[in-house]
Amino acid sequence: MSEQSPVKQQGDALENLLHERRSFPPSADFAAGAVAQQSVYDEAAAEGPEFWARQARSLLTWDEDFTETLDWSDAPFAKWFGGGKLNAAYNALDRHVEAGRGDRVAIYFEGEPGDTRTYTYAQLTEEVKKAANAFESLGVSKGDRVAVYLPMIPEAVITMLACARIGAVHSVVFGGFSADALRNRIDDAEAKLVVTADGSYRRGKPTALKPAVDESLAKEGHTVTSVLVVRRNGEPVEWTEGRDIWWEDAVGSASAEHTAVGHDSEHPLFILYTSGTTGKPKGILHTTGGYLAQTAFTHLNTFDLKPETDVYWCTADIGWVTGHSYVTYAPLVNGATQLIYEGTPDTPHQGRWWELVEKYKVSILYTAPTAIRTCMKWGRDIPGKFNLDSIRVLGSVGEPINPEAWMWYRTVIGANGNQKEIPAPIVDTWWQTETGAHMIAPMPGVTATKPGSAQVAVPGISIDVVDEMGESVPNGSGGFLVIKEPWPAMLRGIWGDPERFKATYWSRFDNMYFAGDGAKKDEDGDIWLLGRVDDVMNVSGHRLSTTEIESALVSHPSVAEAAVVGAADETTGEAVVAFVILRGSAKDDDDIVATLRNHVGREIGPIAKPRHILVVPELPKTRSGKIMRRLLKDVAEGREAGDSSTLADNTVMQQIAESMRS
Ligand code: 6R9
Repeated sequence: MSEQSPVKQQGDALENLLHERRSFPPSADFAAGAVAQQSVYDEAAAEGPEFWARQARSLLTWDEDFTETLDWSDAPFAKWFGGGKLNAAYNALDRHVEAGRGDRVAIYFEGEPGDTRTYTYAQLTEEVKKAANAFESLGVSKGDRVAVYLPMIPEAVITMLACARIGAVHSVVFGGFSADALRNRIDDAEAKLVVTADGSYRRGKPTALKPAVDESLAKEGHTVTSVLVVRRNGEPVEWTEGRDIWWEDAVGSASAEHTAVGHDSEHPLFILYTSGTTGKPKGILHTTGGYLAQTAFTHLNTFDLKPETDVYWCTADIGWVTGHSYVTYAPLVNGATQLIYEGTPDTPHQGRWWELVEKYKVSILYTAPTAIRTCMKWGRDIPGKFNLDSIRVLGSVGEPINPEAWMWYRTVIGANGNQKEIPAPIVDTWWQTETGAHMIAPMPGVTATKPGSAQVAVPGISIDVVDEMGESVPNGSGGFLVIKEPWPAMLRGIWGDPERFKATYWSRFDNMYFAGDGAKKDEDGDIWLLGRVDDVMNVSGHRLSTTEIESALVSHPSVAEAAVVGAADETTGEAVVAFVILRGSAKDDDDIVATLRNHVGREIGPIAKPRHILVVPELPKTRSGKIMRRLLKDVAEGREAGDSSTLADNTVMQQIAESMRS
């Protein structure tokens, strides 16, 4: 065993990370017309928290101006824009109509079966006013919690904004979660109302949601008084008289007059549950003013949004934070036109996304690396059949994006299959449910982007990489990602559990927020995210990053996708086990496992060679696209796989087990 400190070892192993030297400066044209210029960094550095006060005043409409920018006296519980009052729904809707932008399209909706709806800002405002009246007539008032269990349909956005309008706190629960998971979240937040749908369409078939709500409420002892049901796929549903109401009856008959009143800047906006290291999910709490200011600022600047001309599409489900910040709130607060798509990327064919880009002339696309790698696996000919010329900015979120996927995204999507001389810039955005908004991301008109790196802190955000003692590491070294100053969109706590908030994020280092991610600074000081520190393996005293080995594997032409876990091992502490999906022709290669082991040995070093490489047909992923390494670890350690209720596709673990046997 080596004597070095673990962080030092991590740094050494990561020395080899992605020998990536490429860098792509913005084109002169893009830079000249960009929303964010170098000056925004300079201003943020000079102004401190007042930078955010200025953004909050210019991007939002306040019913009462705030009197205090930041109160950090009760750290780590922050208060931003104290004394101010504003209404999130008014900011997202009414004010655009009042300013004469009522006819601008807010949402283009495309259902999986191909049905479409268009909402202008005026129409969406009216729908939200009706929903707000309907919720109030069901007894929901300011401060009450509303559980939202809906597919990706406009009613999801309408519901969230109607809650915000009346000051009710929404708690969106992924449509992919089980009845039990829904009930736990309903109980934890003591929700009064559940908004759901009969179901939706996925992979060409109707799927059900309402039965899970019925099941979750079957056992007595809950706080729910009403269940509002959107009719989406027309499948038959069970009905509980006195509790269940059709959306079309309640909202359809409601008045379209509703005046938004200003709520305190720190009034709770939503709770969103996220899994922690222990079993019980954490209810991450966000409030109004700071959250809206930072989400709007980043949406405008990171994506270089031009609200009059852009068509923006974020492929995230509203069930996770990206769907909150960058579907429901920021795009509407900024007056953008956006696309919402209900279904899967391969229904009815694998070109569906690109067909939508062509049809709606999408100019800003925001998606996750796992989706990009899936499209890579299907082949470039598929997007090649569509005209992607409208795309001018590409975003990535959710996990580290490996350089191969980044380059593919750039040339195949961002350059319309290599036909554009100047490809669209890619912004890799690092942030978390807890941070509420982008924290590390290039500014596309300023930053020379590097494939695989999120690079620089957002203006006004203080990020660092520190060692075990909390000391800032020099360029070229790895360590733990921390946030050093409070930020406007930061979580205000864990619902009902202030001690857990402190213990989880604020106890590892003094006065710094511990993000739980490993990171490295390169020679230029740019930040590379290396995955969760809980995903860092220790093999014979050497720290190895799962991300690093996965990246080495997918850099081999035979590999479409890879997931790496550390399996407990008597001799070495942990052993590297890799699960790989092969590309077409490689499937017939009998020596592929040996080839890949040697490839990793060459890319990183012999210590990183996987002990086992298992070829599998699919990887287990959550609906937000994160690989569930915990389940793979169970397989790697020869156990029955644990709870897989949050998987997007429940059959994946079965497929893996079958491929193990064959
Ligand atoms: C927005 C979101 C947060 C965790 C985070 C990190 C990983 C997100 C990333 C990224 C590398 C990026 N993550 N974006 N890692 N590069 N651009 O995903 O929120 O679901 O709470 O996940 O996701 O590990 O800590 P959330």
